[in-house]
Amino acid sequence: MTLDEAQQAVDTWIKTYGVRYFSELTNMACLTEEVGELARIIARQYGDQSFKAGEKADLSEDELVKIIGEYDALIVRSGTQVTARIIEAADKMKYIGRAGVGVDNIDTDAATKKGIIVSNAPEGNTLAATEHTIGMMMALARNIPQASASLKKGEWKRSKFMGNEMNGKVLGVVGFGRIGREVAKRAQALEMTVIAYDPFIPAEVGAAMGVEMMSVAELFTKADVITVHTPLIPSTTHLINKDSIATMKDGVRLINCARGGIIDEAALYDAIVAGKVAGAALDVFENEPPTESPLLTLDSVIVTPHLGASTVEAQKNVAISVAYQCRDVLNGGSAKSAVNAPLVA
Ligand code: 9EZ
Repeated sequence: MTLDEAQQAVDTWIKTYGVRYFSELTNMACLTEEVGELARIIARQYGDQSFKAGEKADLSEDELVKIIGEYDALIVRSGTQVTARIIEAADKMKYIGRAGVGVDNIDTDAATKKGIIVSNAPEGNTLAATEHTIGMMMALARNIPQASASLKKGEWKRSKFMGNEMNGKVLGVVGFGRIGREVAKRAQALEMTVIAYDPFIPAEVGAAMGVEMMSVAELFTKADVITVHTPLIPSTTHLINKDSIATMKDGVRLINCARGGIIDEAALYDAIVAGKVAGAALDVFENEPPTESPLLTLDSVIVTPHLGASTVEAQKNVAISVAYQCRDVLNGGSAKSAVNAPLVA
């Protein structure tokens, strides 16, 4: 991405979100990992004189501990473990941003104790995750990855890869937040009947878009395809397990492009081998990478290496989001998507 393209992205962002001015600052952000685009956006916004965005790729914990004391902010993607040791050494720090969803790699408790605001960018990945889910559903229904691998091996097997149409089938969406709802809209365009479950979303939200909301138990019995779009929390861990699979339709297809662990992988394996589940599309795993998983040996399982957020557009969105939140916090304001609320003296 060129500097001009970055500026254009920021201009679009300003038009969309109505941000209009930037104050003078004498702060510095430390950017780990590949956030060059983000560094340029921030540097542009603050002016090179006042705001220094230092890009430090691939620093070890020891190296970060050594330099972090001089920085007012730290911005990371998922590859940097922001440990209590690093935070302890970050004496000037006011803000830690995660350019993406989730803050698993940041010790937020340590940050809260140190008075540091932590935030992420939960919205920028929505359509990337949505489109990957729809792509995985169609790939699963028509055996596209398996057929592609077969033809590339020199085979021409047409009957082996008979699929199913999604038109007229029932899609069960478990977790009806931003991503679940976008998936539902696109599935409706495929003329699927969409049903949904979410303990935090009122039935009217579904009704307004022609989606019947029901209990998760009822959804499991009615869906031809089930896709999960929840966080991984105690109530969603192994939400799809031996017992819940037993209640599903024979030949059900399962999709997880959300969080590893929502589906019990051992139970899924057994159910596919038993012929209960027709296939599964997985972008996330209980252990990543899933080197030991027997699921990888099954023809009816299609997989991608956690690519849900991997679009140029999503990475740009989340980078801009944390750049603005960084600016807001260093200006004495709050972060739009803060995940903690430190008491700042
Ligand atoms: C959704 C959920 C749990 C759930 C939990 C939280 C936003 N959200 N959604 C479907 N925190 C169970 C099933």
